[in-house]
Amino acid sequence: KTHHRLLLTGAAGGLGRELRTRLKANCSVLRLSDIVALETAESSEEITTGDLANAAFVSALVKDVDAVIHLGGISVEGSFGPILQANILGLYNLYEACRIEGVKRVIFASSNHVTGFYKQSETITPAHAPRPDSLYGVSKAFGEDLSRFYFDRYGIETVCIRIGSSFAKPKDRRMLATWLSFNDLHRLISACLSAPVVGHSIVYGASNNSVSWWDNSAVKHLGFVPQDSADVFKEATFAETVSPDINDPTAQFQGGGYVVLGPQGFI
Ligand code: NAI
Ligand code: 15L
Repeated sequence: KTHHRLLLTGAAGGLGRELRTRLKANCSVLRLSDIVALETAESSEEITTGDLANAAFVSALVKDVDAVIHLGGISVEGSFGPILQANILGLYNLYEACRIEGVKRVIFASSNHVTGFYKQSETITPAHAPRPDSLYGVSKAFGEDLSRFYFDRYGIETVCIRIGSSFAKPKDRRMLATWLSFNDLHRLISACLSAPVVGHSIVYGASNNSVSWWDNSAVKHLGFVPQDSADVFKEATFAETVSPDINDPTAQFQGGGYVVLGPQGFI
């Protein structure tokens, strides 16, 4: 175990539920939180319920934790109000609380939608300029910048993981390139927690997929080596889905459907 107490936000969500069991290997005490109620705490767990937009709640949340795995927030495109509260104000509250309480490392669940307007025919690195494909993607870009400021100004280290598509298996042809298995997500978080120095780093979160648009070679200091691959799902995914129209933007851009969603569809 590399840490005494870890905080996992967004613990009731899809990825939070997967990580709740896996992260027990990384720490003695796992503090779990979400805006929705979680199942009863097991031994070595602490549970707190509240809104990331509430500064007092977040301040108490990070007390005595050694590192934060921040998954909490709006995880898809939608109207701006909730994104503003959870992903922008929530992130500010988190970093202010970490500064005041002396928390030195954060793993931030960013998203591939920070760079969703690059083409699927381009290979990009974390050094490419952000090209968010949605208000959701813009909010994640804000989180990446805010965390860089807190590193440059206050020395709080952050790894921003631009997660691709982390689900039990790829749901469409695009996800054959973007898929991140739950075990590889846990491997990546473990690497981010145990690397001696991370500074402020941005890494794409994808498994070892043959088709890839992302080059992580500049972040070898994290020590992440994916073990799974979407390739094993290729045949089944092709059989279950139709060949995309080449003129369809969702088949051209890395962000897939997000590039055409638009917040207006959600109001
Ligand atoms: P999810 O939507 O299932 O989980 C997010 C959790 O955050 C939910 O349980 C929700 O109740 C909580 N939450 C929302 N607003 C909150 C607030 N104001 N205060 C406190 N908690 C709040 O999403 P999922 O798939 O588990 O993703 C986790 C994180 O990873 C998210 O930040 C998402 O943006 C990011 N991510 C996930 C990807 C994936 O493929 N699953 C891809 C890229 C990024
Ligand atoms: C994300 O950022 C979302 O949280 C997730 O639900 C998927 O849409 C994923 O990106 C993706 O790009 O497949």
